[in-house]
Amino acid sequence: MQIVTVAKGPFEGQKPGTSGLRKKTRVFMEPGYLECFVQSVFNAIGGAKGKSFVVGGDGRYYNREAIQSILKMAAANGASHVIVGEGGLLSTPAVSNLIRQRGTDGGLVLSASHNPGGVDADFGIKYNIANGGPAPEHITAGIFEQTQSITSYATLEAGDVDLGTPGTSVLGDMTVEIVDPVADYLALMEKLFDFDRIAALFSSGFTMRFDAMHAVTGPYARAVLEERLGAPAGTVVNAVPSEDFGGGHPDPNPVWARDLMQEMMSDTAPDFGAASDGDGDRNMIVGRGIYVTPSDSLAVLAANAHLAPGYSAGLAGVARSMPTSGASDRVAEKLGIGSFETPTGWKFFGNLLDAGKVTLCGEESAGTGSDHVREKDGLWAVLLWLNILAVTERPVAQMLQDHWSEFGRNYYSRHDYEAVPAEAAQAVMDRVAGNLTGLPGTTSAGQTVSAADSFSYHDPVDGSVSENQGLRISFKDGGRAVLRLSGTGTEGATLRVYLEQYAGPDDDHGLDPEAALADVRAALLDITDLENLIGRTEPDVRT
Ligand code: VG1
Ligand code: CO
Repeated sequence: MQIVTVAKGPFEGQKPGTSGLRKKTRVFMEPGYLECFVQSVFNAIGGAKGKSFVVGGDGRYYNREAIQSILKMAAANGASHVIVGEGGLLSTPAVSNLIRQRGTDGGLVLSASHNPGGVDADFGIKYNIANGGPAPEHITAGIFEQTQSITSYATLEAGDVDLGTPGTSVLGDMTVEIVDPVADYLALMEKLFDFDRIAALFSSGFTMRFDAMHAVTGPYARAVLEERLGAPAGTVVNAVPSEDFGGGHPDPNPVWARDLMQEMMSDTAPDFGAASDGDGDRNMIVGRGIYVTPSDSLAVLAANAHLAPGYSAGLAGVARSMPTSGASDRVAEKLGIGSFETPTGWKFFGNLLDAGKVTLCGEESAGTGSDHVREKDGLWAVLLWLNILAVTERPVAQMLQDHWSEFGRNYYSRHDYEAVPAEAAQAVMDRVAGNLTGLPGTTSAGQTVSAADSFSYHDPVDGSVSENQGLRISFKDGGRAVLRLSGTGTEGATLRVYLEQYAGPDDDHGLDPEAALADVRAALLDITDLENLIGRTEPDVRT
C-alpha cells in the first residue's frame, strides 16, 4: 500500500446538501483531486475495511481512469469486494439495484448526470448508501468535513484491472467482480411489468422511438425494448454510449432532445417517444404530437400504476419535490393515499420509501421512480408507461386529455437562467426572501399573492429539518411561482423559476402552456425585479 500526501487545499469538495460532486473534468484530472474525494468518503463512513461496494459510471470521458483509481484505493483501504459494470458502465438505477440485491455497503457512481461530458466538459462522482439511495445530508456533511482537512490518501501500486471481461479477479486482498451491467436490472423490470403484454403491443404494430442520447441507457434500452420485448431494430437511437455524448447535453427535455421532439411532432411520428439522461435516471415522455411534462407524467403514472403487475395492490403514497406541480397531489387525494412534498433531490425520498409511506416519487426535472430502487429510474418510467398504454389501448394524447378532464390541468413550465454571476442570482433570492411577509395581499399583473414562504422540510420519518429549499409564491386563482438556485451547475449560478397555473376539470385545457402561464410569469418578474438584477430578459432554457 502506498500513502500519497497531497498539498493542503482547502480541497473544494462536495457542498453539503448537493447530490454528489460535480466539476469540470480537468479539475477531476488534477493529481489527487478525485482521490481526495474518494478518501474523504471512506473516512466519513468509518473506513472501507471489510466493506463491499458497487462502482460504475455513465461512460463519459475519464470514467475508466476514475474507476481504476477507485479500485486501487478501495483495495488499499481494505475493502473486501467491489462489483463493477462491464466496461465501467452502470446506470444510476442499476447501481442502486445492485447495492440492494447484493447487499453491499454502498456504491460510487461516476457521472455528472445530464451535464455534458468530455475533457472540457463536466465530470462527477456520488456516493450511495446501503439502501441504494444517494447519501443523506448527515453523510454528505461528513464527507464535506473530511474534504476540508484531508492531507493524504491510500492507494495500491498495481496494474489496471481488465474491465472488459465479466468474471472475478483479485486486486491485493480485494476481489473485483465484473458484471453484465444490464442482466440484474432486466430481471427486476421483468418482475414489475407485464412483458408479454408490452411485447404484444409491439407486435400489434405500436411504434416507438427511444433516444438514449449517446449515454448509458443505450445498452439497457436495446436489451429491454428491442431484444426482450421485440420492438423493431432502430427503435432505440443514439444507443452507443460515447465519452462526450455525441457533443450534446444528455438532458432529456424538449430543448436538448430536439431531434426526438421534432420527430414526435411530425406527420410520421411514432406512437410513443422517450429519452433518458447521461446516467439513466431521468426520462422524457412524448406522445404523438404531445409532450408530457414530468409533473403530468408522475400524476398519470400514479393514477394508472395499478395496471402494472408490480403495483396491482395499489400505491402506499406519492411524493413529489416542492417545485414539481401539484398534479400528483390531486391523484393521491382521490385515491385516498398519502402525498408528500419534499425538497429538490432524490435523497429526500429515501426515508419515505424505506418507511413504506410512498410507492411513487417524482421531480419536475424528469425524474420518476418507485420503491423498486432508491434512485429515479428513466427506463423504468418508460416501461410503466408502456405497460399502461398496453392495457388501456389509448394514445398518449387521449390519456392526458382524460386525466385533465378528471383532475384538472396544472399548466407548468420551468425557466432556467444559466451561468448568472453568483452575486446577481443571490440578490434576486435575497430580495424576495427579505420581503416574504410583505407579499401576501399584494397584486401585480392581475395576480394577487395568497401566500409566500421559504420552503423548509420536516422529514416525517427521522424528524430532520432542511431549511431554505426554495422560495414559494402562491397566487389566488391557482397560480404558483417558485425560485431556486441550482445545486448541480458548474458555471456561475443557475437561477430556476418554476411556473404553474391550475385549470379545473371543466376547463378545455387547450392553451399553450407559456400562454397559460404568462400572468404568473409577469407577476413573478415584477415581484423579483429579476430582469434588472441579472440583466437578462429571456431564460436560456424553458422546459
Ligand atoms: C437538478 C434537478 C433536480 C435533480 C438534480 C439531480 O438539481 O433540478 O430535480 O434531483 O438535478 O438530477 P438542481 O439543483 O440543479 O436544480 V441528476 O439526473 O442530474 O442526478
Ligand atoms: Co441523471
